[in-house]
Amino acid sequence: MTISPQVAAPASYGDAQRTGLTANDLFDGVTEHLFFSQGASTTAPTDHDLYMALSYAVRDRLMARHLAYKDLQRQHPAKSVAYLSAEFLIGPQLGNNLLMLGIREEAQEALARFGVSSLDRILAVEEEPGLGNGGLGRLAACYVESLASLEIPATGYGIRYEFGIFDQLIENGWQVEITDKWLKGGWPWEVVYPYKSCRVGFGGSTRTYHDRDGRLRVCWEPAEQALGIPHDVPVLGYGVNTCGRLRLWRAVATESFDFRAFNSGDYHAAVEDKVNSETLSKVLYPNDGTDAGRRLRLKQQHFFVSCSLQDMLRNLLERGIPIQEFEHHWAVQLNDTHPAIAVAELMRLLVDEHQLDWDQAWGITTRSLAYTNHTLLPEALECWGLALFASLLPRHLQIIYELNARFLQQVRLRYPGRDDILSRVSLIDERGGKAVRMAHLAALGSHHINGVAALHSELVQRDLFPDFAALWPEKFTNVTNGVTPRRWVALANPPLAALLSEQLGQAWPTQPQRWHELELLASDSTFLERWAGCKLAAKRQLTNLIAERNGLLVDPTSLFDVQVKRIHEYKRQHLNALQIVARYLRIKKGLTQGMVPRTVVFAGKAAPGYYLAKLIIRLINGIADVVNNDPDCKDLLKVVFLADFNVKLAEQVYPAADLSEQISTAGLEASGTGNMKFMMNGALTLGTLDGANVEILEQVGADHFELFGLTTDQVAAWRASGYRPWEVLQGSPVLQEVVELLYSGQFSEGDGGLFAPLLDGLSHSDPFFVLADFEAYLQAQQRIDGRWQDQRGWRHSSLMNTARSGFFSSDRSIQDYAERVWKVDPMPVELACSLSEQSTQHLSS
Ligand code: NBG
Repeated sequence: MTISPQVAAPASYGDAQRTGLTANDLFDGVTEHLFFSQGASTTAPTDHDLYMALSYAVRDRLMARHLAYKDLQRQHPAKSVAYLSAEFLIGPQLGNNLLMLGIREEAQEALARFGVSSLDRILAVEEEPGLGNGGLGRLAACYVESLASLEIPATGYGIRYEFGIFDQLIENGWQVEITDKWLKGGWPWEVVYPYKSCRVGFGGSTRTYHDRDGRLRVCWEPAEQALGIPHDVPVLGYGVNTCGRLRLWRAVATESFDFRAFNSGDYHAAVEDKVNSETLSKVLYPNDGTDAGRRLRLKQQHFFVSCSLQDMLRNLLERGIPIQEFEHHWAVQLNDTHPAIAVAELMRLLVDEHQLDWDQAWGITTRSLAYTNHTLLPEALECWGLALFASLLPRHLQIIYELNARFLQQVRLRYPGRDDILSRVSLIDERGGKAVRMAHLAALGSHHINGVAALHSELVQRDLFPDFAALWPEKFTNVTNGVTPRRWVALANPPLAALLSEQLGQAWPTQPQRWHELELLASDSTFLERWAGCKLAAKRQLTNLIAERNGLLVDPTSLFDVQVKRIHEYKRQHLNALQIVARYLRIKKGLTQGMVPRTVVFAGKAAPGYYLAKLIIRLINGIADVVNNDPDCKDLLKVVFLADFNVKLAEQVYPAADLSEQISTAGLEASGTGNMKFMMNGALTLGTLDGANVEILEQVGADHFELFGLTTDQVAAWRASGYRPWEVLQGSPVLQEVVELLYSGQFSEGDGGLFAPLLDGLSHSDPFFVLADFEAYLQAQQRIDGRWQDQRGWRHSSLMNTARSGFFSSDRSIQDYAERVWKVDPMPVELACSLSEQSTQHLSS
């Protein structure tokens, strides 16, 4: 059912200076905000002043839409999605919001009146909030955008970290981490709602009592408490008036100042509670797999989950809806196990605070929650030691024990005498030091469990949760990831966006099924020329950036071969590095026949505690140093490591890629989403049969994809029968030569031992089958050279990649979740006429 009533908006919504979308209106809005919000001169504003003032002016426009949306929701209580995620990597906001409103040119014109000739210069001022590590956080950002674009009521709930993911510098080839102070210049995109704060407890003890009806109840008396204050970031949909939001919680002390301590002269103690509470939302944990057992991380998870669930319950009560109807109003999605404590916390809120019966509460919980798994890597499946858990969340542990007892009883009935199954599925891991298994808790408490690509979802059932899948096959499903074509093409790649608008019409960003029409142009030489022209324009831009940042001149007509993502052994950047060394050796020997000029670009952060990943960065930079300074390589090979990969940089990189490196060990990359961004921008994939690569290959066809490497089953079989990487090494003269050269110190200023931890690991255990896939990878790279020599064929394939990438729009993923998992409908927002007239002129749908 779709509701589309007209919303009567308050008169101020129609105030052109605040909501109008013409260049004049924007100019007035910027002027006003320069003056009254920034306290800055309107005659000589700085770029920062202009960035802030324009952002506030744009935010006014979002607010008008957001409030209309809230009004509508109040009047028509439709089911809403609560997307719970410890990370939202939303990227810069100003450019994106101008795109969503369709007012980029108007903004440019308004700025011109302040003497600013380029909007990009002002956009560059924005400090992006690094509130995520990588793919998982960026996926959450694409999803809230698609939710708004599809007009589905939704809130993304998360944490407003004061310090996000670290900034990366490269010094002497090594990664150096710098604190990310994204808030230092002020951040204009959030609205704070102090009176909507929620109280969250930790530690303490529980006691039982009898309620008025004589029923036994439990009361938790926490030892400490913190307040969560919501900071809302509006999230506007594309070409629609729906403006959802992120609600990010910042922690503060319940009492910020202890007068008793102050009066007795202990100034430090007077603010101690405040300092302690605020550390809760101080910093994002880098996902280095070594953080298991960290107390603060569990506190963060409980903090944001509790605030969010309380907020949802309060929202029902405010609207006069009984909480028994929770499941009809909220579809709560757990983005990985980070928010899995929601299962116990929702039970606690319903049973202890709202006095529901256990069974009723459990019914509501399991009909409201759903869980997405994002990785099979064991180190990322969260487990919390019992002692730690009990000391922080004593009541939750009781609830988990009770849930577990009831659950195991069911399993016992189903499989009498099978203690092995009981111990495998239990919420408590009893091998070694006991621990709470958060993935099991999430699985037990959810009505759906999904992986993020077809292959991954299969492995989730087969390898990760085989017993759960046997118990409840109906719970398991797949929702393949997607990315938003708005940010990743329309915003990031203006030349391509213009060409697509011309061919497919203005509405292409929301009509991915129409991208197939491009296929009709695949043999049109003139069009292919223009296609190639777009790519070249993006490559020139990246060439300039490389010159600026790395002081290196690369040839924009060379093949841009790109691997950008977090640095991890399973993603195998070192496989790529070994291949580059092999190529270098060929050049040194003059064996360059069939070799095409390449620029290999890397970017990505390594978790600070992950030594081998940092060594891989050092290796790439060591190779770059040698290769880029060797005159023999001059026209054939350049290697670039771009520091500090983030959303802003990503927007420059994806459009410029000819080749997308997706070379993870089969079975280990849950999905990948960079692979989709490359594809949309017309890059060919060189990849293994892993994650969403499988579906990319399926969509685009084998002619336009370069496949190589062992399959998941082959890796497993080889591992089972005993994989001996040293034998692979002995059997490959090329590999031997490469490894010898690396041990020689040529890429490490004579320090032959520098890369030993990496190289020794490869030849002795090679857990990610780098050596096993090396020869196949080398050959695939040679096939790529061959393809590149046929430029017409390459352009054709490039076009096919974009044309067939529609499946990977996050709109498709969200539609899929909405229909099959959340059972939610769109709720279009229509604005009062003054606004809607402006909108229809400007929005491109
Ligand atoms: C990551 C996977 C990627 C996947 C993203 C988004 C985690 C835990 N998982 O393959 O490694 O694309 O999630 O689903 O960050």
